[in-house]
Amino acid sequence: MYRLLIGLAIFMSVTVARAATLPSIYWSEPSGVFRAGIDGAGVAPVLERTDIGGIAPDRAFDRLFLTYVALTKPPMTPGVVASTSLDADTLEWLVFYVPTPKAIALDKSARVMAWSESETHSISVADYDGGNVHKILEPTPWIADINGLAFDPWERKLYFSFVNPLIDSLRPGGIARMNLDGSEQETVVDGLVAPQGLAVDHVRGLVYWADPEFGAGIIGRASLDGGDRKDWVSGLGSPQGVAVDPYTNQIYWTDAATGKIQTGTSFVPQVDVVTDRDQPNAVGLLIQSGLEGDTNDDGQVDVYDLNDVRNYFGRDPGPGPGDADLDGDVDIHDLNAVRNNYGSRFTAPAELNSVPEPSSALLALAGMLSLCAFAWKRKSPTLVRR
Ligand SMILES: [Ca+2]
Ligand SMILES: [Ca+2]
Repeated sequence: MYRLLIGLAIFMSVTVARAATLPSIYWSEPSGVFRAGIDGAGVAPVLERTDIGGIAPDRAFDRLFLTYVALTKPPMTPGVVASTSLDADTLEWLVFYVPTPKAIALDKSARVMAWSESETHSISVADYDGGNVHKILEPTPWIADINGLAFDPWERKLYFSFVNPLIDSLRPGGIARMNLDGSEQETVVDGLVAPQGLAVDHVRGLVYWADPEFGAGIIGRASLDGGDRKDWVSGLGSPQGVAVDPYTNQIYWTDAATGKIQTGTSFVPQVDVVTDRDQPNAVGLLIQSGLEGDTNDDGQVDVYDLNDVRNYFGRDPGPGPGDADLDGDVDIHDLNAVRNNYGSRFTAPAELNSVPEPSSALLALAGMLSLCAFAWKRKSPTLVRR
């Protein structure tokens, strides 16, 4: 009985600790990876490493994936693709001798990671355990500086930002996409200056990018085929990473020049979340879709969720795959959650479906700003538009 109580106490403390960390923002700085609550509270270090390229948290798998340069050995700078606990430094190397890895993105249903390499200007993929490594974008003369990667789990496309060294222009950058096997490569956005981080809102069919431009950086946005493109936020210092929570329609970005992490919605496009940081760069979100039966947070209930429940049925309680109802275990209730909702997809609430622009939102929202203000304790809302 005593042992049972101890076990129960440990289980409950784990559950409470997990609940407190969701949702969270993770970001990289020159000294390591940090995290904070989605409102910026509780900033804490996760791991100390230098030369971090990209980060990508996976809530359901309970790991943070990252790339960094582990050994400097000219002329090659061998890096690693690694993962660590979401809460502490329990680093595990997954792929070794990667020449200067940069961005990383995850296919959270098939559990595949994709990363770009700065030295070879290529993109590779591997399974979450580091197996089955292969290149899906070979070096080509017209692609360099692949600084951003984002995966669309509904259309199953990998987006990447790049610069075309063959274009003699001040705007040689673009965004392209392809399948995870490297096929059907196409450019969707061009005419960018130096695109960095990317994020996909698969619920609304939008791609966001950070572009420092010439010292007056922007967060740009377009539909997934490149249409309806605009500078969504402008007048930033040096925006680097961008991340989107498609289930709340909240966009986050880092600004290395101002040391800030900021957030925006359709209505309040630029609000400080975390300030006084040292050159924040890559950013990722720890979020869940809230859709019943969606074990892996991709916003749909399908065979991947069913397989997770089957494969992890009865596993030890705690964070990990297959927990469809988020109560810390994998049992018959999780199986029923998947079965009852099989084939369903997350749909954005009606008020979030239309995405008004900051300027057109101004008039409509002049009266609502005071309403919003109390919800954002630290903000002084600033509308920025070119
Ligand atoms: Ca799912
Ligand atoms: Ca469960």
